Amino acid sequence: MKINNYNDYEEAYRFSVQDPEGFWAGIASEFSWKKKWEKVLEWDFKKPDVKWFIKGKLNITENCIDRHLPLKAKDLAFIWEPNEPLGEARHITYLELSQEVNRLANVLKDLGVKKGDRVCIYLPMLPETIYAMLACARIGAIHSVIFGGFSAQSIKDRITDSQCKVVLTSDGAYRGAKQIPMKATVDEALLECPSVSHVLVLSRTKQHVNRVKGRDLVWEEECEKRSVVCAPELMDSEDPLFILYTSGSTGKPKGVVHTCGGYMVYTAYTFQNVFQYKAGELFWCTADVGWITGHSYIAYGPLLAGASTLIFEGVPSYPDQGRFWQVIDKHRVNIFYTAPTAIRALEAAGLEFVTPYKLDSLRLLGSVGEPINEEAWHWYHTNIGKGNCPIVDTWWQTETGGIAISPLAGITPLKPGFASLPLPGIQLMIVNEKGKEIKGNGVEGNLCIKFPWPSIIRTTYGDHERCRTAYFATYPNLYFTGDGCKRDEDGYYRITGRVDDVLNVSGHRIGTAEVESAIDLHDEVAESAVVGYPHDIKGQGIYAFCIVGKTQKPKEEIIKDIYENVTRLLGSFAKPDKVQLVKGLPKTRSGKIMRRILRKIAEGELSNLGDTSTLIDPSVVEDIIRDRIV
Ligand code: 7RM
Repeated sequence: MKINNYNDYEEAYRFSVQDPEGFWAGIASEFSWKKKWEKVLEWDFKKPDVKWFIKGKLNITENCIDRHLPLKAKDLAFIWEPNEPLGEARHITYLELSQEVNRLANVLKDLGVKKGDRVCIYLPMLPETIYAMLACARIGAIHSVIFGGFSAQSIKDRITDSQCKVVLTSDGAYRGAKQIPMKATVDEALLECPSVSHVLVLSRTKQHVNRVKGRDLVWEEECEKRSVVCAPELMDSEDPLFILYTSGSTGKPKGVVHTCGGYMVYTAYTFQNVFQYKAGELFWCTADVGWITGHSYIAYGPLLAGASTLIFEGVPSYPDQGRFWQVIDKHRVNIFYTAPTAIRALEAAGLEFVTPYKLDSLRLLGSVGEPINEEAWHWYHTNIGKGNCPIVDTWWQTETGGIAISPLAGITPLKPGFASLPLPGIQLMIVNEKGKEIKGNGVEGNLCIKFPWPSIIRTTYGDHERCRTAYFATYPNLYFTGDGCKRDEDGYYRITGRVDDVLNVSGHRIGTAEVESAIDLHDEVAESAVVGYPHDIKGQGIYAFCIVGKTQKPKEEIIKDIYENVTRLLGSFAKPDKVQLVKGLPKTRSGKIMRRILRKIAEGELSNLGDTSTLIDPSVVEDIIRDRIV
C-alpha cells in the first residue's frame, strides 16, 4: 500500500490507470474481509451506478479496531485534549477503544437499532463521538453526524430526510469561553421528528437538561450495563456506511452516501500515502468530525492504519491564539492538518503567539478545505514548519470521500498554492463550459473526474436522481466537482474555487440558496440574493442583497432580524457579513437574477460590470452601487 518515492508514485499512478481493478484489488487485499469480493468494479456514470469489491463481505470496525488488537492493544488510538488547557487530557488505547465501541454498540442494539437503520450523532469533539460512529458501523447502522454548530431547524431537516431512529448527543459542549446547549437544541429539533424513538445523552458540562420519559437515556448508565464484546455485523461492500449532509447550489443539503468497502480502502490508502504516517507518530487533524475531513482523517483513515490521533475539543483562539501551538508542544504532535482560514486567522494574531513554542516535534503540515493563498502558505511553512516541514495541500470533497489531489509528503516536489498532482486512481479531466476536454498544460477550466475511485459518492440519500443531476448530468460520463482549476506548464493543479453557487466561508461549505431561503422567511423581505466576496481571514465573506418594500419598520431592525433568522435557521457560521436592503435586484427579462453583477459589486469591482444590456431595469444597479456596503 505504501508509496516510498517519486518513482513509486509514477508507477502506481500508471498502474492505476492501465489496470484500475488490478491496482485496487491489490490494495484491498491488505484488509481483513469476511468474504472476498467476486468482481472489483462495475460502473456507469450515466445512472450513476458504481460498485466496488462486489459481493465482498466485511465490517469496517474489525479493520479499524480488532485487526490491531493482537499486536497493538496497548498502543494509543487517541489522545483527547480538552477545551480548558488546565483540564486533564485522556489517553485511549486500541483495547479501550474496542471495549467502549462494543459497549455502545450493544446499547444501540438493545434500543432496537438494526442493520440499515439511521442514527443521528450530534456531539462535541470527544472520544465518545468517534465511539458513536464506530458503534453504528459495528452493528451495520448508518450514522449521520451533524456538526455541533447546526441549529435545531437544520437538525430537524436532516433527521427527517433520513428518518433517524436514535439520536446520540450530550448535555452541553464547551467551545472556547462559551458553554453551548446541545441537548436543548436536540429537544427543540425533536418536537417535529416522529421517527426518533430514543435519545442517548452523554454528560459533558453537567448542565441541567430536560428528560423526556421513555425516550431519553443516560449514556454512561447504559454503557456500564453492557458487555465489552459485540460481534460485528456482516456487511456487504456496497452497504451504506454513513450519510453526511453537504450543501449544494440548489435546495436543501444533500445526504451524501458512502459505502463500507470502497470508503475503507480509499481512506486508508490516502491517509498512509499522503501523510506518509510512520508507526509511533501522533497525527492531528483539527477539523470537526461533523465534516468529511473529520470522518476520513480523524476517525476512519487513521484507525484503519492503526495510527495515534489527537482529538481537540476546543477552538484555536482559546484561551488565546497560541492554543494550537501549545497543544502541539504539549503532546508532541508530528503531523498537523488544518484549514487555511485558521492559518490566516492565527497569522493575523501576530508572531508573539507562536514564538513561545518550540514546534520541534512537527514533521509535516497539511492544508484542507479551501485554496491556500501563497502568502499564508509561506507563513505556515516558515513560522510553524520552521522551513523544514513539507506542506500537503489536499484537495477533495465530501463526495470524493478522501483526498483526491495532493502532494505525497516528502515525495512530490511542492509548489505553494498548488494541490499538485492527482493520487493514484484519480483520473482528472479539465473541460470548458460546453464539456469539451481541454488538453495539454498551461490551461484552465472546470474540474471533472472521468473514472471511478473506490470512495466516490454512491447516491444522495432518498433521492438518487438528485445525485445524478448534481454531479453526473452537467457533462455526460464525467463526475463534475463544481470547482474550477488551472493546470500549469508542469501539469500541476491549482484549484481556483467553486464555479457554482456554493460558498466556502472559513472552510464551511454553504449554499447561497440555503442562506437566501432563511432570509426570505422574513415578512418584510420579498426576495434576496446572496453572493460571496473575498475575505482576508474567512476566504469568502457573505454579502446579502435583500429586496424590502415600503415599510414602517426601521432599517436597522430588519437587518438585525435577518441576522437572527439565519443564525436560528442554519447556524451562526452562515450569518451574512453584509446585508444591504435594496429596492430591486438586477434581473434579466426571463426573471433570472444576474449574480455575476452582484458578485462584482460585492467584490468592489465596479469599473467592469460586464454587459448589463439584458437587464429589465438597469437603474437598480446604480441604486445598489450607490448604497453598497464597503
Ligand atoms: C474536504 C472538504 C469541498 C470543497 C471543494 C473545494 C474546496 C477543499 C481544497 C479546496 C482548494 C483545497 N470537503 N476545497 N480542499 N479548494 N484547495 N486543498 O473540504 O465537501 O466540505 O468541501 O472545498 O471548493 O469543492 S467539502
